[in-house]
Amino acid sequence: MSDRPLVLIPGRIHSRVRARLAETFELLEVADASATEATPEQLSRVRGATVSGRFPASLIDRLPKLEVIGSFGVGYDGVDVKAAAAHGIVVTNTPDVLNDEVADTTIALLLNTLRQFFFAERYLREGRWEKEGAFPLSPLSLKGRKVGIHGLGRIGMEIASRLAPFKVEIAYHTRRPRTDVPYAYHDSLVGLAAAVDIMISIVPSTPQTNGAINAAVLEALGSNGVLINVGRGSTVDEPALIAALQKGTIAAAGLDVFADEPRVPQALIDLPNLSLLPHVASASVPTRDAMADLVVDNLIAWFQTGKPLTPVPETPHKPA
Ligand code: NAP
Ligand code: 8YV
Repeated sequence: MSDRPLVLIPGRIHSRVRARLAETFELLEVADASATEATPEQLSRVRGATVSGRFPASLIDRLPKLEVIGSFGVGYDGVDVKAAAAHGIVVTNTPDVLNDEVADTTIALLLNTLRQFFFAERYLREGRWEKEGAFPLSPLSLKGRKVGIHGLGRIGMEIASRLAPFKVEIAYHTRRPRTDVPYAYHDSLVGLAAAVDIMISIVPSTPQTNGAINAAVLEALGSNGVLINVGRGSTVDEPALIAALQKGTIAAAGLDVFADEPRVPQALIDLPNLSLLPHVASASVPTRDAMADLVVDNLIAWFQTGKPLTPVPETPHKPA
């Protein structure tokens, strides 16, 4: 038996996480959070874990020596942080290293949704430009728009700074107003939606954000309105969004995230006024490498110094 701490990896993880962990730790890899293939003896020795996805209380309960869970991603809604906190386990995430990539993707998704570049490129590739003439004009444009940002945290701030050169008006909704921005604050989401004609959502998945973008918010956004969601699929009432797009309650939407990934409702795929991405906002090699490094560096810092680099606010970080 090795004297290196045993680290559990339930499910798929970025290859760089596995390779770097293997330099310092003993690894226990299982197919998913049920960990059915691991013996109770193995689970009783697990001191650390990394995960990209679900880490439920039912798994935490079977790991009596677990000290730290390194979650891959800034959003950690897959990890039961309440159960972790109750057991004195630290959870870490990967903030900041992905801000630029996610903000860049958001702008690309916004422009693609408004100007239909994906459909235009497909038109060219199918030889239709030569046969049928110019691609139809896009009904929508970014020009003269008012953009509301739902969530003005690390990524929301980067999105706002990228939007400023586009000469759009910017407003936002969060639970608490920021004191360091010149943008108009709205204390309700429906109020923000009524004041703007593009809404970008970049909030975490929490009980409060669950279904927050509902029929009333979409109604308030209006018939020229555009919704961009790069936060979490759970924030949007998907049936209400489908109905709003079908009826023209709003004009268009761009989505990187969905309620039940990787399953995307056929009704969304069938709609023409949508740009859809398969949760790729941070998915470049350099950014995912930086996220992988932060996952591993958190575990190393925990076991070497007792101080994790980026613990989430819900879990304590007492010395190991
Ligand atoms: P962050 O710095 O914690 O910012 C979160 C923002 O959301 C804050 O402005 C916060 O303000 C606001 N917020 C939280 N709860 C709210 C509520 N109930 N109503 C209104 N506003 C609320 O997080 P971040 O690093 O920017 O990341 C945000 C989220 O984006 C992540 O949690 C993740 O789910 C998602 N994400 C997605 C991708 C992707 O690949 N598509 C990539 C990265 C991140 P208040 O606390 O004042 O409310
Ligand atoms: C990743 C994300 O796609 O950081 C997040 O919250 O949603 C993305 O960057 C995801 O974490 C990969 O598991």
